Amino acid sequence: MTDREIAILAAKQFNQDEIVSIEPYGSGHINSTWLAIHKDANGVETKNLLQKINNYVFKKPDELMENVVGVTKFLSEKVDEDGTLTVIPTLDGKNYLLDEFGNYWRVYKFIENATAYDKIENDNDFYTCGLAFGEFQQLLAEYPAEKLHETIVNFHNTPSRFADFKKALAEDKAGRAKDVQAEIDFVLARECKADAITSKLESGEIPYRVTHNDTKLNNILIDDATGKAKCVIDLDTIMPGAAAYDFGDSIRFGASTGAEDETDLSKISVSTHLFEVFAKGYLSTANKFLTPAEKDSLVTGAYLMTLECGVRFLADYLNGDVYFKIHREHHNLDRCRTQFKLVADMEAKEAELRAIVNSIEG
Ligand code: ADP
Ligand code: GN1
Ligand code: MG
Repeated sequence: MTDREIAILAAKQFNQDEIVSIEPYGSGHINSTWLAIHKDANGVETKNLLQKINNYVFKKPDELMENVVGVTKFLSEKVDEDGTLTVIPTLDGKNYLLDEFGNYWRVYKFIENATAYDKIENDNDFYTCGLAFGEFQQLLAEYPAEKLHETIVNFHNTPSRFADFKKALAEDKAGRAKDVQAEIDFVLARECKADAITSKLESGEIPYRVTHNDTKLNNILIDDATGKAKCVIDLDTIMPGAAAYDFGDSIRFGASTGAEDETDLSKISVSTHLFEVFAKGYLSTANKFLTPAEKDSLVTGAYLMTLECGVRFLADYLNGDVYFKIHREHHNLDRCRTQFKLVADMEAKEAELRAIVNSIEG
């Protein structure tokens, strides 16, 4: 059976109307996403966002869906329609489907007239993302953190990511270590910096908040008509964490002058202009609740999130590309190299980035 045939069988468990089309959708690295269009007897069409949950990455899809249902219900009482994801149950009322092949599927209402961007097209879009992610953190401040399952253990524990990397290096499963010595050296030279955020969380210097943990640009839908953020999506990794890492993940992806997988590294740098645009949007809401120590940790969060992501791409490359979806040979290595280029550039621009954050008043 093809992937499409399996997806069609799954789609029918959520909506029995005729399937007009079903196509792969989006550019996420983790789940397999399809846009399924159904048509009822009166010719009325419904769009469903069908996802096969990656259960190599998410070991307990039932707990993951409990988190998603809990958070989306909570948010739906606070935001406009389509301001959060809506889980569409299976025909027999379950939040997800376990199919006969062992795949886990879920459906979200497809949010219309909005776009998830892979690249910033104008300053306003990035400002609005900053504002929306700040608001998202604020909204979730009242969510009972103890109800959340840890969907990926040690997800943004940077020292633990370094340990995983060193294990991958020692095992060298794909026999690739010999070809990436420069990247390996780059990582090892920065290991001493890995705990700059986690040590502050552990000591209580900065608080644990309920955070999104995957705040890249294509995890937010921007309204095509108004240019405002419509919905924060990809809620699979909502867990307690550091605000600075959410800030940092947006910067790592959105303030880069090139794509995450750009092979021409001369095109990659951190744009201080885009950094400022996002920081202004984010702090327009987050300044109301961040502590001084948290605000002071934002630049470190951007730096470490970029380093951590590069370390994860390199570890996956060494492991033989088992975690992130790849679309070409050496894709994870290309991704890792852009992250390390950004890390080096952030080191050079650290004082400038700090000055920008400090200049933005509450
Ligand atoms: P992944 O975990 O693989 O990144 P996402 O949940 O981010 O998966 O979904 C992948 C893409 O699908 C998003 O970047 C976005 O383009 C699109 N998408 C996800 N949910 C919706 C939705 N409810 N409505 C419209 N588009 C969506
Ligand atoms: C993955 O799922 P997606 O594509 O939005 C990853 C993030 C990485 C990102 C790098 C669950 O995000 O942690 O930062 O790729 N998500 C997971 O682009 O591992
Ligand atoms: Mg995503």
